Amino acid sequence: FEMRNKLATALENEEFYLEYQPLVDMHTNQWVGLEALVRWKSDVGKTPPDVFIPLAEETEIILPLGEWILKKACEFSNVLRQKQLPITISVNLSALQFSYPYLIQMIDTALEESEVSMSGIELEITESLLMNNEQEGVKLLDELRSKGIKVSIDDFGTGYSSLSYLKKFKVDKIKIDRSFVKDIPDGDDGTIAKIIIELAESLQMEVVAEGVETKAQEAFLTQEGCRIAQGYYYSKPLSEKEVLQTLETG
Ligand code: G
Ligand code: G
Ligand code: MN
Ligand code: NA
Repeated sequence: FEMRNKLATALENEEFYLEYQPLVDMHTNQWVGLEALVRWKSDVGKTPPDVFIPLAEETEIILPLGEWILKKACEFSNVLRQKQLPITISVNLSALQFSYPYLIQMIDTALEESEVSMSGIELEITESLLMNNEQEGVKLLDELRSKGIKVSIDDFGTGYSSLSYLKKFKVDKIKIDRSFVKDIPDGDDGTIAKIIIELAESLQMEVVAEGVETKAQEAFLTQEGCRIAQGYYYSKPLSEKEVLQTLETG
C-alpha cells in the first residue's frame, strides 16, 4: 500500500524520467534507434519498472504515465531532429493503453503538442496485448500505419500465440526476446533465434535481437541475417545527455 500511494503522486512530484537504450546496426556499429525506458526515483530510491509498471497498470496510473512517456519521447525526438540526428525512438505501450479510440486520441494530442510528424516515433507492444480484442487490434494497427507509425512486437516468442498473432496482425518489426539470445551460440537458443529471423524475413518484417551481451552472439546473429541489435554489449540505457554527447561526438 505504501508503494501504491507513492505511485499515485509520483507523476505530479516529477519523480519519473526516461532513459534510452540504443538499437545498433551490427554491420556499421551505427545507432539506428533508441528505446525509451521509464525510471522512477523517489525519496526511497529507485524502484525498477518490473515492479512499478504492473502496479501502475493495476491502478490505471499507466494511462497518465503513458501519456507523459509519449510526450517526453516526442520532445526528445524533436531535439534530435533539430540537431540533424534523425534517430527513431520506440515507446513501450501497456495493454491498457492499447484501446480504441483512447490511443489514437493520445497520439494526436502528442502530435499536436510537439508539432512534428510521428514518423520519428515507433511503438512496442507485447504479444498478449492484441489478443484481447482482435477486431479492434486490426483497426488500431491500420490507423497507426496510416499515420506513419511503425509497430514492433516486443519479447517475441514468450507469449502464448506468437504465430497466429503474426498472421492476424500486420506489424513492422519483431524483437527477439533476450531469453532466446542468452545462450547463443550454445543450446537451443541459436536454433530458436535462427527460426525467428527466417520467419521475419519471409513475412518481410524487420527483426531486432534483444539482450546481446557478447561478440559471439553478435557473430551468430549477423551470420543468420539479423542486422539490428540491442544490449549491454553496445550500451546500457542512457540519459538524454549521454545520448546527445555520444551522437554529437560521432
Ligand atoms: O530497463 P528495464 O528494466 O527498463 O525494463 C523492464 C521492463 O519494464 C521492460 O521490459 C518493459 O516491459 C517495462 N517498461 C520499461 N519502460 C516502459 C515504458 O515506458 N512503458 C511500459 N508500458 N513498460 C515499460
Ligand atoms: O521488455 P523490454 O525489452 O522492453 O525490456 C528491456 C529491458 O531489458 C530493460 O530492463 C533493459 O535494461 C534490459 N536490458 C537491455 N539490454 C540488456 C542486456 O544486454 N542484458 C540483460 N540482461 N538485460 C538487458
Ligand atoms: Mn521493449
Ligand atoms: Na524484451
